[in-house]
Order: sequence, then C-alpha cells, then structure tokens
Amino acid sequence: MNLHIQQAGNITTITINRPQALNALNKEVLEELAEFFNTNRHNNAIRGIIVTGEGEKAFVAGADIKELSALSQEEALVLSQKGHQLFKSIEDFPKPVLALVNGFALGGGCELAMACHMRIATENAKFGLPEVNLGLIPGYGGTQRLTQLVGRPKALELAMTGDMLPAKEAKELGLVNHVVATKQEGLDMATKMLSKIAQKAPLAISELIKSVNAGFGFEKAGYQAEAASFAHLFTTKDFVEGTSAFMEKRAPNFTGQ
Ligand code: CO8
Repeated sequence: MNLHIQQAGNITTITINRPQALNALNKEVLEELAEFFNTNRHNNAIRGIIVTGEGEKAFVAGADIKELSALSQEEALVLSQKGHQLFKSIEDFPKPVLALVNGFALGGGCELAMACHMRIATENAKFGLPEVNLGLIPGYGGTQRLTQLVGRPKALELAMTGDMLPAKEAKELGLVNHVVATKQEGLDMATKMLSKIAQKAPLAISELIKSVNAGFGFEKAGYQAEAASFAHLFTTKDFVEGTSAFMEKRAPNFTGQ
C-alpha cells in the first residue's frame, strides 16, 4: 500500500506515502486513490477527507518521472485520461476534500491539490507546473484547473516558466485558502473546518459541490486537448532529453524536435 488511510470520527486522512520519491504519483498510487474515491462515494461514515503527503518535504512532487520516461504515446494518452477521470472523481466527490499541502506540490501533485475542493498550505509549500522542463505539459487537468483558479495570464506564466510559487504568493493568487506555520497546525485547521461542515446537511453539501462544479464544464474540449497534446509530446526528442536530464541530474538541452 502506498496510501496510509486513517479514520478519526467522521474525517478520513489519506497520506500518500512514498517519501523516497517525494511521494510522486506512480500507477499504484493512482490506482489506490481511484479505489478509495470510487468505493467511498456513498460511505456515510465519512463526512470529510484530508489528502496530504508523508513527511515535511513534499505533498507530491509530480507524476513519477522514471515511470513516465518509459511510456509510449498511446500509453501516455491512456494514463492521462485515467488521471482525468480520477481527479474529476475527487473534484465531484460529494463530501468536502481538502488538500493539506506540506512542501512541494509540483506537476501532478499540484494538479491533485487543485482537484481537491480546498487547499491549506504550510509555509514551506511550493506550487508549480514544471512539466516544460521535461519537454511536456501538464497531463492531469492542470492547464484547465490552474487557469480556473488564477486566470489565464498567471496560469500561462507559471506553466511556461515552470517556476515554483511559495505558499504565501499562492494564497494571494487564490490558489490556496489558508497558509499555516506547521503541518500539525494545518491538520488542526483542516479538522476544525471539516468538522464544522460535517454538522451541515450532507445533501446540501453534496448539491453545493455539484452546482459549483457544473459551471466549469469538464466535458468541454480543454481536457481532451490537454490529454492529446500531452501524449503527442511523448513522441518528441525533447521529451527523451528532458526526462533523461532529470534522471541524470543535469540541465536539459532542448532542440525543438
Ligand atoms: N518522480 C520520480 N522521482 C522523483 C520525483 C518525481 N516526480 N521527484 C523527486 N523524485 C526523486 C528524486 O529522483 C530523488 O530520488 P533519488 O534519491 O533516488 O535520486 C528523490 O526523489 C529526492 O529528490 P531530489 O534529490 O531531486 O530532491 P531535491 O530536494 O534536490 O529536489 C525537487 C526536490 C525540486 C522537487 C526535485 O526532486 C524535482 O524537481 N522533482 C521533479 C519535479 C517535477 O518535475 N514534477 C513534475 C513531474 S511531470 C508530471 O507531474 C506530469 C503530470 C501529468 C502526468 C500525466 C501522466 C500520464
């Protein structure tokens, strides 16, 4: 198991537990998350969920780059579409899902945090979509959700530069709800907020989530375009160069091929 799942009263905490790879999302993590969110959609014992990463250094440092580097275009398309479905099932989950972002939330990690309904970040958290450093673009809905959250110019700036955004700046942009000093403080705040929501009418909360999401059009072309472009880039030399450079711990030399 790559997920550590704890139940305290009616609140469930899911901790992604691959600290040796900064909690990067490999296929197993994605499958375990899908299993949890599909199985517990109608579980009345759960009234709120906290998603976090093991340790203090990373929430999730992205998709697992070693795994990505071996994928074909077809496999990348399938994985991206599966990721879209999983992240949509989190976004549409009928109970509040809150990301407690403790450190790096990069690439797929930032995309996971953005698919949650709310985000609390520790002061050391850093958000970013650095896929361009690998010759890629975000493949788990980041082009759509970052744009929804911070607007087109800032989303394009962040995704084109690959820069990391510190927690306080992320809050100023509306990417983060609250910034706290420590992970424990974040857990306390998240628990308090979810406990308050748990006292409201559950059907009203689920209809609220449904209504807010209905305005954002998952069925529109953006997600499909993202998956197609993401997969197309797997056929390029720059993708091979970008992922090789990461694994060899050196700067990439891109040629536009
Ligand atoms: N995947 C796999 N392993 C990783 C990842 C990752 N994303 N991030 C870190 N690791 C590993 C490192 O390789 C290293 O392993 P080892 O000790 O065996 O060398 C270990 O974690 C610790 O990392 P570092 O030594 O690099 O730690 P630093 O403190 O020096 O740096 C950083 C921390 C800045 C976070 C750095 O690790 C980094 O840049 N990581 C990659 C970030 C990134 O590019 N993320 C985006 C990935 S692409 C993506 O998410 C696409 C999403 C869409 C997917 C759709 C799928 C179809």
